[in-house]
Amino acid sequence: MFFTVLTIFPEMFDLFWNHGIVRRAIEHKKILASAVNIRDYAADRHQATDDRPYGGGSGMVMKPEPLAAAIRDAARMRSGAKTVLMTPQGRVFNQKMARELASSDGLILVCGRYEGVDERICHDLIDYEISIGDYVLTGGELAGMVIIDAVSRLIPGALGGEDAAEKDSFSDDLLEHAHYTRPVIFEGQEVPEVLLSGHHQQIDDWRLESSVMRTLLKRPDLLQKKDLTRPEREILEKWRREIEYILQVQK
Ligand code: 4FV
Repeated sequence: MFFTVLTIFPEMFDLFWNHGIVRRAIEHKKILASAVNIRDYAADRHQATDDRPYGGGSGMVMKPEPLAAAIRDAARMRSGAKTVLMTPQGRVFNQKMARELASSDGLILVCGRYEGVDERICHDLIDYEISIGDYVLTGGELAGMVIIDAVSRLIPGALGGEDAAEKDSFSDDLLEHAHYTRPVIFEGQEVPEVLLSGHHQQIDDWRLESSVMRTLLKRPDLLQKKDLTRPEREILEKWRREIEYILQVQK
């Protein structure tokens, strides 16, 4: 899978490419990644990539010509690419979208600056508009990094352990179970016994219950909109009986 980032600050990605899972995925040729300077496609001698907004008002707008040239050049070099504009106007990014994007050949990520990009770019040069959340950033670069990070780790082999991503938060629309490592006792707090038992079925059952209950307590909206599996339903039924018993004995 390839990522071509279009930005006026390509150097912002230097460190990003060279750390952690993204670095590993690049080294193992699981992903091809490059950051391209939109300014290199600006024709005027000042290499301007922004200009004042028609209709007046504060701030600047990214000019369409350098952006269009940069997008077309990137698309020429990467057939099958989907072009993504990072914008608060877009569909809000989530794990399901990350999985969808990870099955594509590659992405051309357009990172805007200033007030945004000229609207005419969105008409026929952008395939997806994606937002990483309902807040306003100073530029699309950080949003681009979020997308590349979340998608890269879903590329088979990028995480090292083949199935590591399958057990992710949200892989089954549940929050991840609690994690523990050495020491067994930390400041008086012990690791749950079952995790030391080596009994894999009991450990999996414990982890599923941990996921279901953490999701119920922290993100009940996720449980409300998911089709519960039988084991998930049985866990919730067990806790409902427990709560009903507590309420009943209170009388
Ligand atoms: C953003 C977001 C975002 C808007 C104007 C960049 C800024 C500036 N991108 N998710 N939220 N972009 O705020 O993706 O050009």
